[in-house]
Amino acid sequence: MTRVVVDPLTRIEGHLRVSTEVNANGEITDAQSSGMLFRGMERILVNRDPRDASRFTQRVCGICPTAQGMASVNALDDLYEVADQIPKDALVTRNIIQSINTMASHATHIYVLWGPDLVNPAYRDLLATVEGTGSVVWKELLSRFAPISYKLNGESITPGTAYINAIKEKKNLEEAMAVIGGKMPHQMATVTGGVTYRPNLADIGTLTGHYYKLMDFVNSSTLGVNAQTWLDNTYRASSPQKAVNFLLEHLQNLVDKSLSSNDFSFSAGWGDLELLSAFGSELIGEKTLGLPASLKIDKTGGYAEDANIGFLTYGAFYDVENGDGYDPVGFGQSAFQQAAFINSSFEKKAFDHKYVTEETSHGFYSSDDALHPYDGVTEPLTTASEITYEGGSDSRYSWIKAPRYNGTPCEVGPISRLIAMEEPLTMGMMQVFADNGYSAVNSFTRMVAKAQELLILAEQFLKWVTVDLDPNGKYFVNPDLDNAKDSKGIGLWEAPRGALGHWVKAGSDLKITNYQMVVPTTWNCSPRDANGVAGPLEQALIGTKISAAENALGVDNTNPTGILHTARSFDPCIACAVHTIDLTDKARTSRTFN
Ligand code: NFE
Ligand code: MG
Repeated sequence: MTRVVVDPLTRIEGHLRVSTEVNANGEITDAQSSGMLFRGMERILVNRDPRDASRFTQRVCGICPTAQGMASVNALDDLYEVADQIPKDALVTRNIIQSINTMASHATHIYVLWGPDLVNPAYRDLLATVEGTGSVVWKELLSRFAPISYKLNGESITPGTAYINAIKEKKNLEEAMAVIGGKMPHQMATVTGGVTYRPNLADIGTLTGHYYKLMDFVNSSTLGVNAQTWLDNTYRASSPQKAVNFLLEHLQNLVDKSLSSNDFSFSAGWGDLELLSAFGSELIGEKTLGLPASLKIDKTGGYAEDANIGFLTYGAFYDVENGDGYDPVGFGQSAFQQAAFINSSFEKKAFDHKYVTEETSHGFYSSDDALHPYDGVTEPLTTASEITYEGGSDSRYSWIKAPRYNGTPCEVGPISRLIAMEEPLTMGMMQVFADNGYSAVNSFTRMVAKAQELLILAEQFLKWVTVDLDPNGKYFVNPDLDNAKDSKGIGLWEAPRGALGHWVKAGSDLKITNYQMVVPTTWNCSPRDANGVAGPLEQALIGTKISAAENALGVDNTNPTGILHTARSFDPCIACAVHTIDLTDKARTSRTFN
């Protein structure tokens, strides 16, 4: 048994430590996910004017500030009892703001944070074992996903086109955010009661222009199928099987064409689904690139068959067809992306926030009861000797609390949302894996759901901007601030990375007495709970091979691609730092990964 620790795990937001036990076959048999920083934002808010929350909470994070601000204004709309009056045009504007943030976050994650995993030296070595196409595919991967210019065997490789294009695309989307929100991060338009900026006709034109720029990014890369056709045949397919068939036929054509011309230089973007396919699954890989079995790469990040796991979404984007107002507690049921709890057999149940709890029996906090967020407590341990990450799964080992839904750890994010929507391509791809004896949810299907969601949201964004937005509409109602007296409010929303809830309570002086945020990465990177049940990332790691290329190259504990791919497929947000790995858990041996 070898202990393999990646700390900090890079190309994510924040400081995450993953500690694993690996057996002689290279299989991960135990895992702990540790959040390494305490921010104390919840405590900072106590005794402040509740309206400060929607400004302060945007400072939680640089990539999902918009979502924090949105969850917060939802909680404040409830606290000040104005949720049922928020004008439709304000709801449309909030939807537009959030969709921009989610699309930018997804493009960044796919190509800048996750994509470079595909140029790990393990894949070069693996591809070198493939005659013919191997070296062509490796060069193609480099030209798309390499984050920097560097020399390879004396040859200069320029930075990846997909990587660079995604950074440019993020700029495009952040400029779109500035049209309404003034700036990014920390857009300034959303307040309780509505929004403070009334978009004008010129803004609608400008936002439409940003949409077409986004479509250039997408369409330049769909290899002959534009986004509309893609969605017609997948998102709007009459069955999951039809969606998968479309994908596979499309990919096969491309591959045949590429193999016959020995030219793999598809432009970057959606065509990369094809490469993701080849690297995500032997099933899809054989069917598409026609690569030999030696190139099989283990799927990473799936769940055990009897896993104690659920999939959760609070629902996102107000239903603007309903006119003014929304129901803060049940709004997810009428949202564009619906609220749901999905169990491990993929049965969909109605979501009820009363089942949400957090506990800290394995976290560095002094209150261990499982508490509903209205009653949540954030009391950090302050004695240095109590804060150690090396005690194993029975100890306290993380700053992340353990959220549970009716006692069940839940994965949140694009895949949970798309399962709740019964999105055909996602459901179809999951079925392909399940039919072949694999976990339906895994690193690959997580990425497919994310890419698909970006396109779905782009289409929705255009509708909100060009059909729903009314420059002559109403954008704000004045909240009665006295309504906060001894009151409480709930803000349910979906951040790019998944279900995001804010809960606020105020006292007789109209000041905050408790503010609790349960964020997506709290769910996904949760430590164990009092029953010893591991969090989603921990469960996804256990059973995954430490080196994804293990089939062809053997076990390599010094390049734990299995840990990296799995963790990054969850898109964790905990600020990026140096890449280090500790193989002994005692002497910290530093190694650099891309
Ligand atoms: Ni900091 Fe976030 C998102 C939220 S954390 S990125 O998306 O909420 O999981
Ligand atoms: Mg919290």
